[in-house]
Amino acid sequence: PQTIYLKDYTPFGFIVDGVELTFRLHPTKTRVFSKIAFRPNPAAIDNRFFLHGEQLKLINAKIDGAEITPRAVDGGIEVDVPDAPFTWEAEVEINPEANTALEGLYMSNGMYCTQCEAEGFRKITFYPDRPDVMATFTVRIEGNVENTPELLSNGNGDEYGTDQTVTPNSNYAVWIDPWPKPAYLFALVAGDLIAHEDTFKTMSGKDVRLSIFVRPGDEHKCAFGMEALKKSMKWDEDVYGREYDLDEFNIVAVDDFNMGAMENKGLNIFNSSCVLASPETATDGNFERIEAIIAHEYFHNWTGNRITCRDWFQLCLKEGLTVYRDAQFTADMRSEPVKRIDDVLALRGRQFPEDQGPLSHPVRPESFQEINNFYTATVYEKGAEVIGMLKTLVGDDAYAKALDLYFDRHDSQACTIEDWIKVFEDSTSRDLTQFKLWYSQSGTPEVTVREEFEGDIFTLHLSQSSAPTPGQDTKAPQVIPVAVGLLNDNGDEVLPTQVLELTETEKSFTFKGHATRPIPSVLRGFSAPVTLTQDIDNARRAFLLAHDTDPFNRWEAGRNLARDSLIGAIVDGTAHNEDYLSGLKALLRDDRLDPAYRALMLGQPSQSELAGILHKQGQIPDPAAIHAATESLRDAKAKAFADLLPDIYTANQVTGPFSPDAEPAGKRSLANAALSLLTRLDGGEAAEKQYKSADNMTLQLAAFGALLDAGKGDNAIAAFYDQWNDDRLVIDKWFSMQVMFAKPEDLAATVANLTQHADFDWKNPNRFRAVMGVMAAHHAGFHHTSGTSYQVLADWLLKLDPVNPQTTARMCSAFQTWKRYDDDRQALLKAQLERIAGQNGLSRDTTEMVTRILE
Ligand code: BAL
Ligand code: ZN
Repeated sequence: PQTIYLKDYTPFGFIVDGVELTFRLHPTKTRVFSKIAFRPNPAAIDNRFFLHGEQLKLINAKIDGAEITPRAVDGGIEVDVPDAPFTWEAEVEINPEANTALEGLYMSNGMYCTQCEAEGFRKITFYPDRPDVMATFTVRIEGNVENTPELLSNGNGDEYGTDQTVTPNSNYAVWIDPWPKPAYLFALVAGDLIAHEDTFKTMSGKDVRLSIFVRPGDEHKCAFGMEALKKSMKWDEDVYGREYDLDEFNIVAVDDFNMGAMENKGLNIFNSSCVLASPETATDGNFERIEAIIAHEYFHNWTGNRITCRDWFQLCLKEGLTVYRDAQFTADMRSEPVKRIDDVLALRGRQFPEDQGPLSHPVRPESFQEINNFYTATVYEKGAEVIGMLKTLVGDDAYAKALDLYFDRHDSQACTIEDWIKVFEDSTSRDLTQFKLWYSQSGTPEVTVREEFEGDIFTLHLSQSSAPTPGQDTKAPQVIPVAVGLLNDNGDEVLPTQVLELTETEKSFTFKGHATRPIPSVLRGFSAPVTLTQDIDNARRAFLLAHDTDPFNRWEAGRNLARDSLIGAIVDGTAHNEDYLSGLKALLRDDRLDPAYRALMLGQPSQSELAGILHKQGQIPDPAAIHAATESLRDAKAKAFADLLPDIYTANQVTGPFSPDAEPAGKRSLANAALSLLTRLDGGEAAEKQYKSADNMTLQLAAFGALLDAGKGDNAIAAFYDQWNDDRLVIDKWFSMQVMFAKPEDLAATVANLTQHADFDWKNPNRFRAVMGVMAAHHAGFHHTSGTSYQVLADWLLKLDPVNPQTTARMCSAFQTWKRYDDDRQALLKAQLERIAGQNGLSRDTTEMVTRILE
């Protein structure tokens, strides 16, 4: 496959002045008519007229009304065109029903639907399918009143009617999108859908019609999503001054979807799992995630759509910023410290392993073969961390000013990271040359802290280093904002949070006037995406756990105690740290603390995180020993907190009608965390009771998990299926829970068994991920010495690849940590990777992933 490089960017030779599309829908023979006004681009370097096109049957093509025969070239067609404005027309035929890759126009449960980002539009018609070609679109859709009463596209609905001249029962709709956009934001949906409707009055007084379209039967799962949408619209006005710019905003829920959701202009398409929710079927975690994704897609209207990316290397320009914005929104709607901890857990869980392995790449990659493989935790989550650091460095007011300038200066443009940085430089007069390294250097920097106290001067000596990553053997020092506060022995803050700027390999910072030695709290709020090495003992960590005035670092102190206790147990069989258990117990008793925060405090590093930490320490992780230590720490907690757990459980029961708001959700999360430990003491009695009485999915699923964990889940497995077998999203949970709670030695057999189930619809990405994704995340079971799980996953990836390369390729990342393990496991993992790589006709997507992982 061909490698594409950032350095090779050139602009397209032509400007598009307008696009008119007509879709004559048919499940296997949809006709797409396009009429596009082009003119030569004065900024062009070459004027080759190349249009992307894949899997299209060309019926005819015309230039200025005269029929022509385009030359077929790799990935599209070429035509000789006049050196003056001209009109291109084409008629093509496509087959939505055969499109199982879910990219371009495809069908899901009889509904027509599209996914064009990143390069799916070229499967709809011939077009310069690149984000720097922006144009206004007018779209006419012709369907059938019975099968496709709803005909939707981007922009504002202009006309709807029935037109018997095409076929009996035919209907049509015309949509006009007045805002220039790249083809990746094009969308079309047609089907038998029900709309949940509302309106929003914008800051300038315009009424916007809002609809969430769903399949009949799902109407009762829309209300929460609609409220989330209205909150998002209001928040973007209040915080970023961004007003919505069309007369309507539509969301459609689709069952078969590769991603979570897609920000198409005015017509967001959502994986149904990311928008549909009712108290009976969705957990608190689902509700929070749905609120965040609705906000994310809505916020893209300005950061992504009105200002888009010049090329796909700039993906983080829209994704990093929009993830950052949705995190701010969630922090405002819910709890800021809880959101920060959740985000750091996600970063450590997904981005750190990526950055420490063969798939490590910069936030702005410099080359790719298949862009779909770069919708990664690095681009998204580390991309958002980079925005957060920029805001920390310039300050809140300067950030707000820079963003205003960004929207003013670049509206309706396709931009680069250079444009983004320049806006900050121009509005703050700060030189951000070194800061830009965050976009180009891959890897997780390690910051080391050394303390010194002499006279009344306290000094923090900070240093940074970065291990080599693929293609980057040496690294330059980066600008690392390190937020620090100082405490005295009583736990009072003697210096509130300050941001130290670590710009060199080593730098020292002094704090004068301290009669007694202060206790530093370093990297408050996780002010930079780095690992921190600090030579402090357990007593200091326990002190910070009890007293740190920064909620993130207070949690982090407990986390580090848990980590060290686990590592001790894994490596030398040391007993678990009593200071940790007693410190945690005191904190759990503290009713002044948010229950959601206390629930997070009860958590401990995941098994794969521990494997990563051991690997970084130069040890070979043993998955069975890690699993045993993890279990023993949970047993130790259950025992140490035995007198407290029933009280916590009872005190955090929520009465009255269900609300997914942060407060009751936090109480449920603490009660459920307590239940999970209680189950280790009472053999599942409380879980059984909760399972029977639960009137919402948060309680039901937690009880189900506790029973499965205790090996007492058989009745619940049957009952859960009987209760929910007509609800696709709940049955996804039914599959995942059985995989998640399988004993390590039973995992492969459990999965093999579940794949035989009549409901294992493996072509549906949600169902495939519910089983295979959860299996890959089951550390001890996936890495069981037998190697059977590796083989089961590889078998299924090979089966899915010809059907859906995108979902297959993403899941190959399950193998990215293979070099961490012992020789036997490495050999088993390598054999599976080579088996996948050697498959005839393997997709470009999967080929790129396995090749990079094997390198
Ligand atoms: N643009 C792809 C889906 C998302 O990040 O919103
Ligand atoms: Zn996004």
